[in-house]
Amino acid sequence: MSVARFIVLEGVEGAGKTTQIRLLSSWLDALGVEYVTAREPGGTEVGEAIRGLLLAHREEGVPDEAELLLMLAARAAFVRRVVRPALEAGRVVLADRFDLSTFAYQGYGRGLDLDAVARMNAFATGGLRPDAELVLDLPASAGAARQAQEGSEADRIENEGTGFLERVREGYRELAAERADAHLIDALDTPEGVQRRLRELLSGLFPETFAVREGS
Ligand code: Z5A
Repeated sequence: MSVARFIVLEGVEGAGKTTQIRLLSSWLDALGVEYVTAREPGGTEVGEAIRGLLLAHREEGVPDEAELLLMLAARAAFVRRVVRPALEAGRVVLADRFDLSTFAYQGYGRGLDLDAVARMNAFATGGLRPDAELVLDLPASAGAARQAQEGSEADRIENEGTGFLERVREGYRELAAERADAHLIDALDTPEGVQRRLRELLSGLFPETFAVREGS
């Protein structure tokens, strides 16, 4: 039986996705599980170039439809160059964002038609779905405060303001309630508490992948 799993971390900025992927990586190292990590948009040469286009501040603005298509172009490369090859090689993929981000940001945040987003996303992914989507949930203002404390400059999308980011958060909560593979996790807990919850969840969902092996 294949132990390859496609696991996606989701949530508003500052929810702790990067932190949790780092802690999950240490866990997988200890378990002796082979894995790759990657972020979206990004993860490939073309995806990182698109990321630069999308996140830079632009005087002229980026039409919402163009933003959606650029996200999906990056995803088409990500699926074919990173995710599928890793899964075929039997590796776990830990992704920092995937298509739930598109529904939350471009759908709920920007107000683009969700059915149109779904159709175009299905074309970009070729129908590939994550095995689990772990949605780190916290108020957008709390995520922004963490980022501010860190001193990192807000990118073009983070700069959209509280109303936009709260719609995104509500989008995540609604989508997580609808999708069988999505799990909402309280991200206001400590990093260690959130990590404990993620490990419990993954070991329970996929014991054949996330369990201690003989000799590891
Ligand atoms: N986007 C989109 O619109 N549509 C799409 O389809 C896709 C993406 C795929 C990419 O940004 C942008 O693209 C994003 C959505 C959009 N824009 N926005 N907003 P990104 O994913 O690269 O970056 P981000 O999510 O906005 O921010 P981030 O820095 O990567 O956040 P994070 O990974 O969730 O958080 P972190 O780096 O782990 O932690 C942030 C800080 O909080 C740091 O100082 C930590 O030490 C601290 N932290 C972490 N966890 C905790 C806990 N539990 N308690 C207290 N403090 C904590």
